Amino acid sequence: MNYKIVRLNTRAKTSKTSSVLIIYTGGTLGMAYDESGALVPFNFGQILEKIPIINNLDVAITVISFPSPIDSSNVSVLHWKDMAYIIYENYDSYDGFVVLHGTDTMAYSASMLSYMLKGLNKPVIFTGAQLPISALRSDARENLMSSLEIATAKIDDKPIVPEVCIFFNHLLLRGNRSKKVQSVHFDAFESENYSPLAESGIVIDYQLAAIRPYEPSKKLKLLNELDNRVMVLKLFPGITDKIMDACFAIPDLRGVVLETYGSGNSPSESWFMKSLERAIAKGLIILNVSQCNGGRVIQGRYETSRELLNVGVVSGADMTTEAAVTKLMFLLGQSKDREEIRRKLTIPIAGEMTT
Ligand code: ASN
Repeated sequence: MNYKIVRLNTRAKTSKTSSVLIIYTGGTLGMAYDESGALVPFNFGQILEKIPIINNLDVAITVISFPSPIDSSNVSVLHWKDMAYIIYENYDSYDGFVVLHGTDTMAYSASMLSYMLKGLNKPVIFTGAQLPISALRSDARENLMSSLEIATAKIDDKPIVPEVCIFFNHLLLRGNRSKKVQSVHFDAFESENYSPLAESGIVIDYQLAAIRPYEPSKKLKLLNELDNRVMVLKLFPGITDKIMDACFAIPDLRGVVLETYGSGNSPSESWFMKSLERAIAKGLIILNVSQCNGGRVIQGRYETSRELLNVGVVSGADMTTEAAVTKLMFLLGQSKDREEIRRKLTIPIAGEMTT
């Protein structure tokens, strides 16, 4: 990929100064209105002109920009590989990383990178904005400045947050526990099943007990084999076996995230279970997550989920759909052994589930 690299001329002078690599992928933060009035991404050089204060920071900042910044609705497996590779390649040269990303799919990207960057021991902070940086009331400046502070925050020379996170509107959340819940207000992200890692007010208040520990013995490994032959099937009252069978018949499909009701419940009628049984018998992996944002899947709690357990559906516990579908792609890419993948789906990789 043909990255554009810009080194900012900040106040940072000494070798002791913290350093951050910003990876600019696109998103509303850096968009401007085109002639038709639609928001389209523009180049990072122009963004910096909008926040000259960044040059006053005592942090050495380098920016790598995607050659063509994207609206995050266009994010693909290849973009995830690029983001992870850039971090991996530059890992030793920076104290932390800030990924500027559109909000629409930020939770998917943060989840995927949390799996791909095995042994990560430095902050990778995803952030973006609901309003372009050029808008007077934009949230971009606060989100970017706080993310830069978090990416370089240390206690006793050790990074406070050595994991993949999303910072947005005063909240620092574990990336693979986050969900976009708002498209209009500034509080766009939530984490129903895990407490925030920090809240920013006058100071940034870190919840140290919730943050993954710093483990200096670990070495970063890039695991970039992914397999996106998966789908998400959301149940709804009125779904038929025709619909289910048609989905399961998709050529090459390897895994399905099944969004069920409540604590992991589904219709218990035989046509439904038979359709699932046929899918599992032909080799598909079915992973059960709830349509509810809070709570968890407990297969067997109700009669309407006991059968799912019996036919071999894997419980996704309290994972978000975003964490589940990316985990499925990740594990399918890492192994061909179906039983191993099924087992690993139930074990946390990067704090994405509580077992
Ligand atoms: N469509 C935009 C994106 O995800 C939304 C945003 O960034 N607020 O790229």
